[in-house]
Amino acid sequence: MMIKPVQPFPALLIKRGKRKTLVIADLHIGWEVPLSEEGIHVPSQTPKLQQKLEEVIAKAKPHDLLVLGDVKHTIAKAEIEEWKDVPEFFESLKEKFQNFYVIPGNHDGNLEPLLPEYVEILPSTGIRIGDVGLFHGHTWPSPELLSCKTLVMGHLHPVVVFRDPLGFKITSQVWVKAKVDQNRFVSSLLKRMNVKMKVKCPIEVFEMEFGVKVRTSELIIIPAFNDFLGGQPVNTARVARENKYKEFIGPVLRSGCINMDFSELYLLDGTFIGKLGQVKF
Ligand SMILES: [Mn+2]
Repeated sequence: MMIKPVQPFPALLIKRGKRKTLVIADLHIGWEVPLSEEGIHVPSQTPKLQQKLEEVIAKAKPHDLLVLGDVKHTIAKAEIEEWKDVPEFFESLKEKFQNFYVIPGNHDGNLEPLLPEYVEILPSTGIRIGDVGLFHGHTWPSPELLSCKTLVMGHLHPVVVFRDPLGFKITSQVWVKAKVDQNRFVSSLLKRMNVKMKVKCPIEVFEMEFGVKVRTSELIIIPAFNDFLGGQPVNTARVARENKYKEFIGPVLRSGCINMDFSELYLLDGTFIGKLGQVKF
């Protein structure tokens, strides 16, 4: 079992035995549409996403593709452009993968009719590939995922922002790797599932209730595959305080089971830039 980023791309390769699964998140196909309603006309950027994915495929040679949520951009419905671009995106990849999987994200309302029949939709509470649990991040993962050592989510679109003395603003996509506080994670999930805690140790209660041995120790947040959208700065204190941000980050991060200040940040090329708490401004 091996799990590693495909540098310098926002893509993760999971190898189990000889089987290689490529994981990407947050395509947000059709993100140009709401802009055109504002009078800003950006031609479809979907071919660029296809091209980038082909570079990743050439490098990683995966068998299967898993999109970890937010295939498309509009939330509840599907725009005309998405009816065209989403199927075309998958059709262009038809010969490149043996299996296609999608774990729906919060933007994937009405996604199913847009997908070719060979794309399998998995539960939004996530799935396991060996020791890795994968979910989008806007909802809780299912209890079984806590048997995985590593959890992987998207949804956050993490970037770091730096300002230099001349006023240049530098924004870079980052991978976030964080330790998980099992006790807090499990207590919050138990609360969410309305399980009363009769004994003191939440992990014991959880393991009895769900028959799952809790092993989760780290969380990896994948940067968005679509980088046209910018992202969510993770290192500005101002953003982190905003209620809108707290709402957006999803229940796992909100539960406090991840100490974000101690999370490690890596650029797409693998450069370690420090712990979040050290690069905050
Ligand atoms: Mn999302």
